[in-house]
Amino acid sequence: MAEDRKPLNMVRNIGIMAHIDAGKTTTTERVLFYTGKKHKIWETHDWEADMDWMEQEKERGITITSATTACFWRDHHINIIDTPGHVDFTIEVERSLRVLDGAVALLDWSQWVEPQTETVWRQADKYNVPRVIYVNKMDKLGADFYMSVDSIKSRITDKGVVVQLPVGQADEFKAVIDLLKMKMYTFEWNMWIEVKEHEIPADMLAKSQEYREAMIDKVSMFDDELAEKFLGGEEISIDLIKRAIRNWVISTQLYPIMCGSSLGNKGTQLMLDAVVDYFPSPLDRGAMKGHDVNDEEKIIERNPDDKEPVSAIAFKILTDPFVGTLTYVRVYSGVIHSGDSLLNPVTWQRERVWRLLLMHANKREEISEIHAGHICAFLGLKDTRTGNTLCDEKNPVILEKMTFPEPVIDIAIEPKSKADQEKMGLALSKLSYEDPSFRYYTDKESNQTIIAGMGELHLEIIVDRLKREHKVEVITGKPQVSYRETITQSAQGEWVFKKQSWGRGQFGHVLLRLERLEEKDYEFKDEVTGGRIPKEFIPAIDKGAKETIAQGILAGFPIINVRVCPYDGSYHDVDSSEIAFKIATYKWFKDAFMKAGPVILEPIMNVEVVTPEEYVGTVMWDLSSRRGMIQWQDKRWNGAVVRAKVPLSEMFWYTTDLRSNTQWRAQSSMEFSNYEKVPEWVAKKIMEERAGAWKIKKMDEE
Ligand SMILES: Nc1nc2c(ncn2[C@@H]2O[C@H](COP(=O)(O)OP(=O)(O)OP(=O)(O)O)[C@@H](O)[C@H]2O)c(=O)[nH]1
Ligand SMILES: [Mg+2]
Repeated sequence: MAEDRKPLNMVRNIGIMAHIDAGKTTTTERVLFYTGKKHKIWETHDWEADMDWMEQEKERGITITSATTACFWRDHHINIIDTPGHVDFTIEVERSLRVLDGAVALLDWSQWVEPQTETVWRQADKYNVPRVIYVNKMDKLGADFYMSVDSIKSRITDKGVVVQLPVGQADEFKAVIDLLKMKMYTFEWNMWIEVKEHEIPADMLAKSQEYREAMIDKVSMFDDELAEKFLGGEEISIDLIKRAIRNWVISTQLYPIMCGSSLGNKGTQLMLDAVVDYFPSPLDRGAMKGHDVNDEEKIIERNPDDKEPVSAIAFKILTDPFVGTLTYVRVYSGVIHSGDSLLNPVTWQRERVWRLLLMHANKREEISEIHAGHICAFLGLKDTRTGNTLCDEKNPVILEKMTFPEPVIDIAIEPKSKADQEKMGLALSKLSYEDPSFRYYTDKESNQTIIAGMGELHLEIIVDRLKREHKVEVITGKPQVSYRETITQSAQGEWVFKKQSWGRGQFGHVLLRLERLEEKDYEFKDEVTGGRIPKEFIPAIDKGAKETIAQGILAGFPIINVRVCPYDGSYHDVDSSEIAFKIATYKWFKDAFMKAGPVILEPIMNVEVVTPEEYVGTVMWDLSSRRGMIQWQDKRWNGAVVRAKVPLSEMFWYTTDLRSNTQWRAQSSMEFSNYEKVPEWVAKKIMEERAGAWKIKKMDEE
């Protein structure tokens, strides 16, 4: 890499994001072909598609894990991350957006703006990622550019600006008009896809003029020089428009809208031009914010500069059967060499980077150093998790974190044989290390292993990977909803734990406050002063609280959104021990929890149904009978759309019911929205089913 290393202003780190099947992987594969990285065009369902390299991806023709690759276009170095569209793999989008400088949002025109597009759009908003919108599948039946531009405006953003027009639509789609250059481009197969420039055909001239004016009008709002020239009717250079668009794309005030058909080999090269012209380099993105290791309020900035102290973020962990754990990182500042030691300020561990690899999907190229602004994978890290910072030991910093979704579905699994049993624990721990949206635990009542994830497909893939990668065969139970418990207000509790047996007694006394926490699942804040509880017992309180949280209190579901603050207590010189404080914490926790307005939470899903109009009534009635709240309904070229928020527990077997209600003519999609308090009658039912009382009793006895 050292020889052809580009200056940082010629580097782009981009992602391709969209709902399922919009053509992200096809587009990425085409990019690799046009940039000369690949010599043959492969489709995503071919076994040779590079980006979908996992066996499960090839078999199913969908992307499951995000893959990174790199290419060169107009002398710029472009690092690309292709992300999955299926809602079950939303963590892959989240982690990619965290480290990208720009994203191409793909739309499948025939489907308009779909729910997952809105979700990824909001995720990109969260990380303030600049975007262009690339309207794919212009060749497909139902493609309607102008209606789709309207739907972008009404559904995702009013900051979109049309910079291209299609010539012909659906099976008539022939070419793309560039409204900056005012030229038409065709894409002709001549042992290669050749981009040819033409004059705009007469029948498209008026429309092109109209859209060009609208584009300049919008763009000039942000650029004084452009506005002056536009109002004065002067000639406006292409460079001037480009500069204005670029500035406002970078500050996420504007999203250029382009079109094409990746599969039909039309328009992708112009999209690549836009990446070079409009997307920020790591330099344009500026300093990355973080905070002091001991003080979250103290902001520290790291500039994208080789001379600054090293800072990087681990955004993906992958266990490779041949080389071990691969940790994907984005370097924000400094230079990292193979053999360097870095600090993980979250775990306070020192990590050694044995080897550095440039990744092309699952193929790799070894390099000796990686510079600020780039993406690569490390070999050799032992205890670094997704989202952790890695930094210079002498200049520690914690960069802004990423957020992970809570799993919504549980499935019980059982190893098929004794040999499987032995390997299962390790395999599950490896899988959960890779994927923060996957968890597993042992249910205390049934003693069964429960795996929890974002949906049935997610868990199906996990079970498949257990079998193929880890050679562990399991039997699975029925999927269940992942409920949670939480509190609605703050409360205090106090517990003295005293026990006198024959020999030494046990004494632990804690006063603690339980507070509601919005942003995180759990936080521990030690407020004990003056050594009223000796420092060595404080970790036992934290541990006791964590164990209680994992077990739940009302009905045995994990507790979330709580801050535990021990503020006073006392101890006994001889009789106090870690175990005594841990038990006192258990008791106290339950006491305070029950006073703090405890509730059970359930996952609520955003459900979208596209149905022929004659079934709208049936669909709405059915959703309401599932405790659903209808959000809105609208018309689309292929029928009516109904959106509702429905508890996940009411949505099992929905697809089958919907099909039979609509004679197989309706389709639905669903994704996690939020956790909400369950109505009291449902809570009662859940508690009875889970025999919560037994559980509490059991804890008391410990
Ligand atoms: N008609 C048409 N089909 C396309 C186009 N681009 C992709 N497809 C097809 O759409 C299907 C999905 O393409 P992919 O590239 O796998 O889509 P994806 O967005 O990567 O899908 P996930 O990663 O699973 O979310 C495939 O059958 C492609 O051949 C296009 O421009 N026109
Ligand atoms: Mg894909």
